[in-house]
Amino acid sequence: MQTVISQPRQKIIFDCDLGGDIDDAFALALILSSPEFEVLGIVMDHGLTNKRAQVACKMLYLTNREDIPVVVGRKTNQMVGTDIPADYSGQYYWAEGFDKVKPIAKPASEFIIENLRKYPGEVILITVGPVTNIGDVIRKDPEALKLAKHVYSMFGSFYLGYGTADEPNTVIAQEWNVRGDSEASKLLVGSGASITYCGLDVTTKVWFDKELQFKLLMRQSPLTDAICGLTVLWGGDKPCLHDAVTVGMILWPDLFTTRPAFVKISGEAYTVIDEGKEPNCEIAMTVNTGEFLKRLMHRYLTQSLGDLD
Ligand SMILES: [Ca+2]
Repeated sequence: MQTVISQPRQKIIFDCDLGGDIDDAFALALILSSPEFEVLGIVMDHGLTNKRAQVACKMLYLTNREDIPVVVGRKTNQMVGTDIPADYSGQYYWAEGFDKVKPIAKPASEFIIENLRKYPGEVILITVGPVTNIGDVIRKDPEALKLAKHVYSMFGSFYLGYGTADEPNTVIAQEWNVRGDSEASKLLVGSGASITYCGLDVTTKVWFDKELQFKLLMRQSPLTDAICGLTVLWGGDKPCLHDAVTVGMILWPDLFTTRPAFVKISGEAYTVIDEGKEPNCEIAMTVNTGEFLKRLMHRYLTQSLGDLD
């Protein structure tokens, strides 16, 4: 007789701007494909959060994961920083009119605080969008975020800016998620919570090329079809997998190196290390790209979520 030993699953909350850049969809798909996680909720941040939530609800419906609550974070204006207008995303059309699964009514900050207080020291909070909801959490309940087991954030540009794996850009950038809400970013950085930042230094090393996209397309499962459809509507040639890499840090820490650092926000949205101060976080330094993509694809190709009927 076979003995089955069940591991306790890791509780997570996933705060994202799904429907913007395409990597949130790849990250959510990795989460749904990973039995290690117990997903307490998927929370939307930035801009048209109601449209983002609709995309999440449809993904959950197609994969039979309607048990996961979708939470609509507060809408913000359609700008990144003060000068970049955000377009109406092509991905929103993918879920236009979809209402078979609806988000829950609770405000995002309330949902996050409630879960952190219900499961102190047990919840990993993952943020892969501007951290508006997290700023709201800290304003309402300054101690709550410290109750997270850990926070993993796709956030910052410490040594590299927006470049590619072949051509790294050594000019550091005002990274999108920091710039998307710099006031909330300052609150996160100063929160005293246990945080690892996965910045452009590692995320710009991981790209999803045409060969991988084609293989994913041919899998023809509800989950992989959803990612492929969203990728086409997104319209770019080759996704950079910023947000999926951040989720990968939790699943496969052996593929990453990190260093402790004291990080502060300088200017509008630069993440700066102060070498003279006691560390307040960890930052991701390297990623094993080949092995990451291999494991990621294995998850996508071997899952069997949703009905094929
Ligand atoms: Ca994102």
